[in-house]
Amino acid sequence: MATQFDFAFAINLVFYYIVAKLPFLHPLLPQSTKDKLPTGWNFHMFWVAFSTGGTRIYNDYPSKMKDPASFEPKVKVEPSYQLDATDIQSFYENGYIGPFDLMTPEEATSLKDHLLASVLTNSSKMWDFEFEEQTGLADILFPSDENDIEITEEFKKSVMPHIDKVNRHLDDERLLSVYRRPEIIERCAQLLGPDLLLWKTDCFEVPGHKAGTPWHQASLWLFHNMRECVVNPPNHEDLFQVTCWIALTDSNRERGCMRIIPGSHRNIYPTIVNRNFDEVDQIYRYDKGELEFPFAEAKEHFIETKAGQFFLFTERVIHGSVGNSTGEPRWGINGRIARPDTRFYTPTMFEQGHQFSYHKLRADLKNWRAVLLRGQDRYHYNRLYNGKSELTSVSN
Ligand SMILES: O=C(O)CCC(=O)C(=O)O
Ligand SMILES: [Fe+2]
Repeated sequence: MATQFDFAFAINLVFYYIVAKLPFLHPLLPQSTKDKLPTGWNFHMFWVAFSTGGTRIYNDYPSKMKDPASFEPKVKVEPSYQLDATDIQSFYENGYIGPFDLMTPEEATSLKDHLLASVLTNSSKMWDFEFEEQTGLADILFPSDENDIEITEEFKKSVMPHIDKVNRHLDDERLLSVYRRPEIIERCAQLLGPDLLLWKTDCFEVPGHKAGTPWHQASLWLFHNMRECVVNPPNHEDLFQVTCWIALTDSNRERGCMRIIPGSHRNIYPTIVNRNFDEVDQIYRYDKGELEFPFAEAKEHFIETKAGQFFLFTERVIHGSVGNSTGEPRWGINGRIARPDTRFYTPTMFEQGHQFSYHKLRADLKNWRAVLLRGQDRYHYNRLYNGKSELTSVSN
């Protein structure tokens, strides 16, 4: 892949990195400058971006993942949901575990029909947001963003379906109840501990005859705004979160099944960015950059599931889905389940609005809540969901 070292970028980055480390200056700066400060970056991230002239950028905070002191389950559960130390060790080796049964194929189909007919057809009231031309630090990091993609009706139309699929558990009790099922939470508790929060959900379609989701990984969700991590656990080398992925249709090698690269979760890899402006097309977005990982030598695992089955994985593992060669769409939903000693979003994000640079929008987080799925929240770091009626802009 062509790349091209960019001197102007390297000089700019030194300036913003230094200013980011001088917090007493920040209140004096205009919002547009604040939005460019890599306040959540460590020196390694800066050095990789600077020394490669912007051709290698960390989309997420680089960290290793450690094994726990013991692979014994963290809680005792009913025998039907029980994992043993070998299962948990294999989760740590591969980055995922499952599939497991959750619902019948008929229930999965009915949930999918409900989502398609009654949830995804309405715009989400969860996110109060405004589109923005400037996307902060991402404008500097990713060349085509400097080309000022205009916020046209067509651009908005391409973004809205993505927004409307996120966090619908907060305005649909039926969807939320799925993530509360013991098949899921009893297994998550054995990996994470007795207390569990759900902080984000999403729905994923791989339409018939379309490509699947490209390879990607995440640890602390830096990629939303590229500046500050959304997810802040006490120790980022521990397992503090897992993703539960639920198949609402059959999902197999022909029909868009998930695939992962076992073991790749041990590290976070930088993205290869093409800084040759002539070669970058107008809508090149950084989530499409390829990870700098030796894919040719890797052996992927395909995770085939029947409608109604689920599996658990760490989002750190490099994952994606295969293309769908059938005429029928493949649908899956996911939930990010974490320990309550993890903080979600930062005070700055709550105060200044949360920038999703790749969608060119800034969202007000007033309706965001974490949902307590199991046990208790002794930390009170996150606002908890107490029912739909308390959410300010959700109308019935
Ligand atoms: O369903 C897919 O194709 C992708 C899902 C995914 O990336 C995730 O659940 O994190
Ligand atoms: Fe993912």
